Amino acid sequence: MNLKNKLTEQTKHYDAVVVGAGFSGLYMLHRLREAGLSVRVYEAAKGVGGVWYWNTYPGARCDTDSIYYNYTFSEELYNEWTWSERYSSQPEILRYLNYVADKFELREDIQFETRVSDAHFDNSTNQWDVNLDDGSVVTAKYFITGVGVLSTMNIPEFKGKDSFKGEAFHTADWPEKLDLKGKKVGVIGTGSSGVQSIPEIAKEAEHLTIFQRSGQFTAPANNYAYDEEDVKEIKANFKAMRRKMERTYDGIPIDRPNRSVLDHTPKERNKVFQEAWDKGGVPYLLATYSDLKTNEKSNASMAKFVSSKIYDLVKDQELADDLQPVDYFGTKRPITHIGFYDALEQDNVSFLNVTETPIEEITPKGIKTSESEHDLDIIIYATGFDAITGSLFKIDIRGKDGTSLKEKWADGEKTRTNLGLTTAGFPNMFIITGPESPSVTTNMPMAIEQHVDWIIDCINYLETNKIAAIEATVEAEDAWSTAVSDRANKTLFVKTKSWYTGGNIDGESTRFPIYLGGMPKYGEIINNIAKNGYEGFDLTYQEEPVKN
Ligand code: NA7
Repeated sequence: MNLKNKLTEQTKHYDAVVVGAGFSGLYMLHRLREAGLSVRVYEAAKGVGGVWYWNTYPGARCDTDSIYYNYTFSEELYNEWTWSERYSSQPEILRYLNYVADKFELREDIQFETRVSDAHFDNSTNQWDVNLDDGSVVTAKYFITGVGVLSTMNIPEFKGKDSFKGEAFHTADWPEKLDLKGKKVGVIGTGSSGVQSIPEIAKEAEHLTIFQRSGQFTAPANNYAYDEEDVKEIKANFKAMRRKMERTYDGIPIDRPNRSVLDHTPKERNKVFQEAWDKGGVPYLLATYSDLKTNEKSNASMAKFVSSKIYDLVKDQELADDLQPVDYFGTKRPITHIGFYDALEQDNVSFLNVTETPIEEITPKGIKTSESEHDLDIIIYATGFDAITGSLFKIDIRGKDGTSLKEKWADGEKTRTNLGLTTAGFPNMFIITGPESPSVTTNMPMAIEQHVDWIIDCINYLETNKIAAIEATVEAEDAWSTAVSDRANKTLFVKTKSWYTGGNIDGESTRFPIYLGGMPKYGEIINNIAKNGYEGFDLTYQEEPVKN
């Protein structure tokens, strides 16, 4: 191995190194410590929070009901913390994660402002040699990534991008002190980050120009402050709620009738769609029918409904035409909106359809489309992320034969894992919310708890049985990846360019690297594998096991 920083006798050794101190890393640290292991968490930011630390753009908010979008491993924690509103704002979620870090005294094992630059597996010691960007090196038996799936910013390589004389930044890199008053601002992108920030930017900026590539499916948030009595009742029913979350496809405990859109007449469907629309939030629309993602006709029915709502919400019907979504409903993550359509019709806001008049270049003065040049003081890239694998590839992770993860997963087609948690050739490495797990199509904190609980059970098994290394077999990995693809290929997800497939960046990938069997089924599979002594994994014992 060719690590930049060499091991010495003083090199610190930990049982586990964890990368990231967001939802994943914090819970992983807590469980590893409970298991009696020594752990070091490395976090690039100055504080805990992961995506909720970085995404400070105005309007940033979660699109899952707050009472479900939190940890559920501790009833005491659940009772202590009270969310103020249905869809929590970024500052409130960040306060929550800081509260968790304090309550479980996690900070002492986290090293902030430190990036892991390289992690190489050493066959001779069965441990990971980990390089940090402060020039130091540590070793660990287990290398665990909690780097998030939407953490590596995507700023498209527009011609002349660096020539702009004003201020330019990505929504996930919002400057601490920014005054938009009196400024001409351009926002590129109308995904969740764009749709959430645009109404807030429009309140401040002298003029806002929006550059939209594709119209998006949206749902109104119907956000509201939680009622004290309702919160008491929810807390009193914590155990039942937790059980329902575990048994629900995406970990959000709302009823999901198993029925086709086509079982209903158009009038009946519209009633069902309308009821979900009135509740507010995307999960409620997705829960209406079970074949929205598999049946083109069913999907088209929902698409037509949402599309008609956009025409209702926007007075200017030409603008409403431009806002029409072009993909299948729900195969690109739909967006929960608050005030987006009203903002578009403000006098100080202009809207451009850059599919019709593409962005040609960024100039020193602003953005030039095929039609005209727009003078700007600030350009905001709401252009999304190099999702799922982006942050893993930023670290030079090398397995037992020296191959890097980036080389192994050279393109989307080759991203292979066993269970979305491990990958062949990389012993003792665990990936929280990795590709081919169900995570990003489910409630993230629930998915994280599911992954971390499995990893900790596995580590406990390895420690108890004196196993030096665990590694996914190539056969098990092939079988899992094939099963993931087979399931995905029956859905409309593979027909859409989205951040799920990586098609948001290269426009090419169509492999959908996410397990679509849902959280309960996934839980059953991974737990059975554990019960059966880790079928599909090679185990290297420290000493030969004693045979009875
Ligand atoms: P998204 O959802 O990936 O949205 C990115 C937006 O940027 C989207 O409108 C893109 O258009 C647009 N985009 C990307 N590249 C370009 C180029 N080259 N030119 C013009 N427009 C471009 O990211 P978000 O940050 O909004 O949300 C990510 C997730 O965070 C979201 O799903 C929630 O889970 C939370 P496109 O639609 O690709 O045509």
